Amino acid sequence: MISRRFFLEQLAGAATALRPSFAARVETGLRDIAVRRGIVYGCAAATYELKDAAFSAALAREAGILSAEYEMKRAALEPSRGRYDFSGGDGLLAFARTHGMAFRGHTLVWDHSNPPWLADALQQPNAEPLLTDYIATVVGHYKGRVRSWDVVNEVLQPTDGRRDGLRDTLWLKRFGPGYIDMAFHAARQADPAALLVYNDWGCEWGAPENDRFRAATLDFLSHALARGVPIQALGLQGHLSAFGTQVDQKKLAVFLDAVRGMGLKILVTEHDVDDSGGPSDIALRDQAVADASRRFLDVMLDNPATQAVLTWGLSDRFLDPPGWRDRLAGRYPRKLPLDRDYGRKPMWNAMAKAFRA
Ligand code: 9MR
Repeated sequence: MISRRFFLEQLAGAATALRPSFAARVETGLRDIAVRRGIVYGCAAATYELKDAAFSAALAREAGILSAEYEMKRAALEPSRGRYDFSGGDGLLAFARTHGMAFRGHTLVWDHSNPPWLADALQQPNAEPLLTDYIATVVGHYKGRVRSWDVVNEVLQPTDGRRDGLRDTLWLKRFGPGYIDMAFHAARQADPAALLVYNDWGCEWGAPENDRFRAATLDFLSHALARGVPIQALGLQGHLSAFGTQVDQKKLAVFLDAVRGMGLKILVTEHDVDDSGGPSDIALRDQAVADASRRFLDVMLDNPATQAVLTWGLSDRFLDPPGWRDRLAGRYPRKLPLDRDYGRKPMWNAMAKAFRA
C-alpha cells in the first residue's frame, strides 16, 4: 500500500519540479488569461531573441505556446541535402519546455524559405521522397513534443487562375495537387498525436478577393476531407492592417461556422497588425492597432472551434528590417502586444479583453 508519507513526498517533489516555471512568471500574462478562456496564447520567436534576458522573462510571462519564426523552415533545417540542423528548433523547444509552454511546428511544406539545392533536386525522377522523407525526418525528430504542425503553408491563391484555387508553387509544378495529400499523410504517419494544420492568409479581410479566398478555402477543405486527407485544423494567420482593408466580422463569422461544421479546429497562427499608413501620433496608431485586433479576435474567439491565438512575435523590438521603417516614414512599426521595451501596449489590453470577454 502507498503510505501517506510517500504520497506527500511525491507531491512535494512534483511541486519542486514545477517551481522554476512558476517562479519565472509571477505576474499574470496573456497566457494565464487565455487559459481561463480555455484557449492557449503564444507567439513566434527566434533563438537570438532569447539571449535578451528581459525579453525571455516577458516571453515566459506572456506566452503559453511557442512557434519558430524561421528556424523550423526547410532552409534552416536542411541547409544541404540530407544534412539536418535542428539547433534552432531544439533551442526554442527547450525554452518552451523549461517554461511549461506548448510548441508548434511551422512549417513543413512552403513555396518559400527552401534551401537553394531543392529546386534542382526536385527535377530528378522519383522525387517524392524529397517531400515525404523530409516530413518523416522532421516530424519524427519532434514526435510527441509538437502540439500542432503547419503541414502545408499558403497553398491557395485563387488569382493564380486554377479552377481548384491552388497556388502555383514549386511543389504543385512538380507533383500536381497530390503533393498536399502526400504531405498530410506523411505527417500523420510520423506523429499520430500532433494536430495537423493547413495554414494560410486571405480569409481574414472583407474585400471581394477575400470572398473568393474564403470560397476557395471551403472548397479545398471539403474536397480534401472527402478524400480522407488527415487535415484537422485551419490556421488563419491573422496579419491585419490598421489602416488598410478591414475585417468584415459577419463574413468572417459565417466562414468560421462553415469550417467548424466540417469538424475542423481553428487556430490564429500569426496575428499582428501593420500600422503603416496611419497618422504620426503614436497613441492614435496604437489605438487603431488595438481596435483592429479586438474586432478580429472577438469573432475568432466567438467560435468554439478556435483553440489557440499566436502573435507573430511578442515585442516590436525585433521588427526592424529597413523596409519597415521606410514604409513608416522613419518610425518603428508597432504591430505587436509589447513595445520595444517590453511594455504593454493598447493591443495587449485589447487582446486581454477579447480573451476575457
Ligand atoms: O517573419 C518571418 C521572417 O522572419 C522570414 O524571413 C520569412 C521567410 O521565411 O517568413 C516570415 O514569416 C512568415 C511566415 O513564415 C508565413 N506567413 C507570413 C509570415 C510573415 O511574412
